[in-house]
Amino acid sequence: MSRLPLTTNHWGTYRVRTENGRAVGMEGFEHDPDPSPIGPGILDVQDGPTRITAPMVRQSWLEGGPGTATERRGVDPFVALSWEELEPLLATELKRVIETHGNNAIYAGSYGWASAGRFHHAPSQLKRFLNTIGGFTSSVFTYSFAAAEAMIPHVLGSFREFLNTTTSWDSIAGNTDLFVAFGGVPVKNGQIDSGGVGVHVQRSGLEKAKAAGTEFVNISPLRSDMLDEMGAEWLAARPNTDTAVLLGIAHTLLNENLHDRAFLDRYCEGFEPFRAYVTGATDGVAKDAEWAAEIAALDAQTIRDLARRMASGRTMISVAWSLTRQDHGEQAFWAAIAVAAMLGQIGLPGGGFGFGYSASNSIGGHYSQMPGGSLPQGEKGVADYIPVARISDLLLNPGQEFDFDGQRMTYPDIRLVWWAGGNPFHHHQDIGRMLRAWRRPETIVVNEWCWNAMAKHADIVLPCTTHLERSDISFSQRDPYIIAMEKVSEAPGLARDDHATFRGLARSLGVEEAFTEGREPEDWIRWIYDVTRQRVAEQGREMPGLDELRETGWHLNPPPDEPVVMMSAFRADPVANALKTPSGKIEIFCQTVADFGYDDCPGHPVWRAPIEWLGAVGRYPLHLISNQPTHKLHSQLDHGSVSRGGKRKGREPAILHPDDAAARGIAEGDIVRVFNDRGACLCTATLSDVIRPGVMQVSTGAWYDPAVPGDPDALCKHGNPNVLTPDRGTSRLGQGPTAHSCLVDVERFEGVPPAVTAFDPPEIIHRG
Ligand SMILES: Nc1nc2c(c(=O)[nH]1)N[C@H]1C(S)=C(S)[C@@H](COP(=O)(O)OP(=O)(O)OC[C@H]3O[C@@H](n4cnc5c(=O)[nH]c(N)nc54)[C@H](O)[C@@H]3O)O[C@H]1N2
Ligand SMILES: Nc1nc2c(c(=O)[nH]1)N[C@H]1C(S)=C(S)[C@@H](COP(=O)(O)OP(=O)(O)OC[C@H]3O[C@@H](n4cnc5c(=O)[nH]c(N)nc54)[C@H](O)[C@@H]3O)O[C@H]1N2
Ligand SMILES: [Mo]
Repeated sequence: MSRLPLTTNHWGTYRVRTENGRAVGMEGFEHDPDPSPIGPGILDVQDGPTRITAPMVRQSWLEGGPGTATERRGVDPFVALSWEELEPLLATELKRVIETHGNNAIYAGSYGWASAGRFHHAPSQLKRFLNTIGGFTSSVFTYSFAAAEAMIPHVLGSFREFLNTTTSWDSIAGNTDLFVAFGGVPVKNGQIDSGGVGVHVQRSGLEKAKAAGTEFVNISPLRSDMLDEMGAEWLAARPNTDTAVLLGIAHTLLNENLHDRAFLDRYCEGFEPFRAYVTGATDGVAKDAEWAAEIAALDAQTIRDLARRMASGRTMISVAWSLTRQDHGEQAFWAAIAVAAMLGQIGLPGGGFGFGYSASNSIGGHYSQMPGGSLPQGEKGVADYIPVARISDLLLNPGQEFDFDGQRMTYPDIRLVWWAGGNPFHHHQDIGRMLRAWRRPETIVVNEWCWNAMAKHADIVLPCTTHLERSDISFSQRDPYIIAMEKVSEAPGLARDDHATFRGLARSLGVEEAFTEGREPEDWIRWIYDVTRQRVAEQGREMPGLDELRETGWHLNPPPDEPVVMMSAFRADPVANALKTPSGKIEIFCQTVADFGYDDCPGHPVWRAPIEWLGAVGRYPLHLISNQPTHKLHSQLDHGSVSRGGKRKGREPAILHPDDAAARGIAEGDIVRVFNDRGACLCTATLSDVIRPGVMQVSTGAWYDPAVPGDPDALCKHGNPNVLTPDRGTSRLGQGPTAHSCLVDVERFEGVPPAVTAFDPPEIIHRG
């Protein structure tokens, strides 16, 4: 066996080759049949001009103090400081904000994927530090599926529990006749899993099912959301109309008496109000196949046939997480659960529903859940929080009230923003609006290792290490592998671990002991590992000691003997294993939600036209899908060779149907301007019939690159689609992000396109 050191990140585990203390090569972990090419993308950017090697302070902030010329964020040069200079400066600012405005004036929701490795998890380090000095305003939920995180607990009693017990591929193979995938089974996304990946299972899961005779239907604007080898039927419905299609299926099942009444009676609450809505008894509109076909621009007969096929054998319904990241993103998941309940196969091998097969490597994987330990974040000192995607609203509207999942809440007045391990210039919608909001706080602090747009738009930048430069242990709740990550190289310049940064600041503030509890990093790693090992032991399984783990580098947590079947226990005994809903059953109608009185999210699944979609009459004719990128994770390693290899002419490719391109005089490889009222970006046109006409695709992740730095209305030269996407909550219930409800137009860019400068560092002043 190879003895090269192991490292892990969200995209996989690799053996690392080093020369002269620098990583020079990475090979997929020997047990991984399908390693992701993303990992080695770090090799050429671990050092060089994009690497941040000293603490940096924006010049105007340094000279004029907090709040100075905030419109010059992203414009001003930075002044490089030593840690000895930086620490007292930042400690003083923290004291000022806390004493003058209170701890809730600090926003440190700090959403983002950071790196794998349990101890060096940047957001946890930040939150633990801030909790030792009184706390901060935080955030709840994710960008991934916030609408479901709010909605599904009302329907099933929990969302995470069922995400983590998705019926596995080995239950599908041999049992599932028909796999109906809303949003496809995007293997590109299965490269990733939060917290680390041991071996990749999505491709083999699909292949096993196919070999065992499962047939696939891909309902998606992109044919490429399913591997060609699956031979799937492709139904290119209009984006954001999945709920209507599901309602049309429900209508057919009812009309043709194909639904399982016994299942609905025994396991579900409130089918009647839903039935009345589907038949049109409540609003005079039958949600029949014709009605759905009109909305989705499919054939009514296709929808009817699909419903019949679904009822004639064992059917799995998969709903991609992307279906939540759209206006009314609560509805498609709820409607899919209702249809699966009507089919009566929930809890049977290969039947029922699943949330997003291959949205990440674990969905459909075969593993025992890891009750993993983590760095304790300390006692919360501040009660205020926001639903994570409301960041711009928070900064723009202090004191304003808003609704969230049955509560009436108020935005606090934020003076200092701190991000460690996430990138709002990647993840947030309507970057122009966010840039206006970004001018409001007096101080913005960022921990980063590379000069991305977030670092360039900060006041204070604290340089951190990468996962190659520290040892740690990594495991995910949803992956069977535990990896001992080895430090393979030294961090350049003054870059240091986030933990060391917070420890230094804690020292300046006189709270070092409270922050470290007297533990060195190695002691913490051991502590986290031992907590995990103990919890695993309580489940009757064994893990090696840490020293032994470090000898071999990895440990496989034994998976369960039988394939996982979601809700099999509930099906076997719905009383003893009642769901954690008020009725103990699946709530197809939910009184709690109905009582909230939200017109945008009533008591059962409904079709509500999204604010932007192809059925809307307006100026912008194309639906933009800004889905997850194939060659990277979000914005991470966009500057590295692997991601750059996926660009064309240095810009993000935009996939266009040849008919849409021809209508606009756009040819293959042209530089195009994609635009709407919110903004514009330049991309390179890629013509393909993998996409439904009327839809355009630009992956997320290209580093934001304004043609006029600091200008919220600037063109993005590089192709970040979030200059175009709307910043609006899914509903008053979920308040999730709605990136996938976005209309645009596109034109050929005439003249000489401006050079891409996304990967150029800012101007840096070295004093003395
Ligand atoms: N248009 C559109 N927008 C989207 C989406 C979409 O589908 N369409 N998807 C959304 C989704 S699902 C998500 S989850 C978000 C993801 O959004 P984010 O998770 O915010 O994106 P990342 O690029 O992963 O940001 C992680 C950051 O952490 C930094 N980092 C890595 N390691 C370390 C470390 O050790 N210490 C510190 N301090 N920093 C570190 C990286 O350099 C990077 O800048 O994006 C959302 N945005
Ligand atoms: N390589 C890679 N993998 C990743 C990530 C990454 O950045 N890179 N990010 C990870 C993260 S944080 C997350 S949350 C998951 C997200 O996983 P998903 O939410 O599944 O990711 P997307 O790629 O946005 O969407 C999947 C597909 O849904 C389709 N789609 C979009 N809108 C609609 C619609 O309205 N109806 C239908 N039927 N289909 C639609 C798109 O064609 C898209 O390709 O991916 C994870 N995996
Ligand atoms: Mo996500």
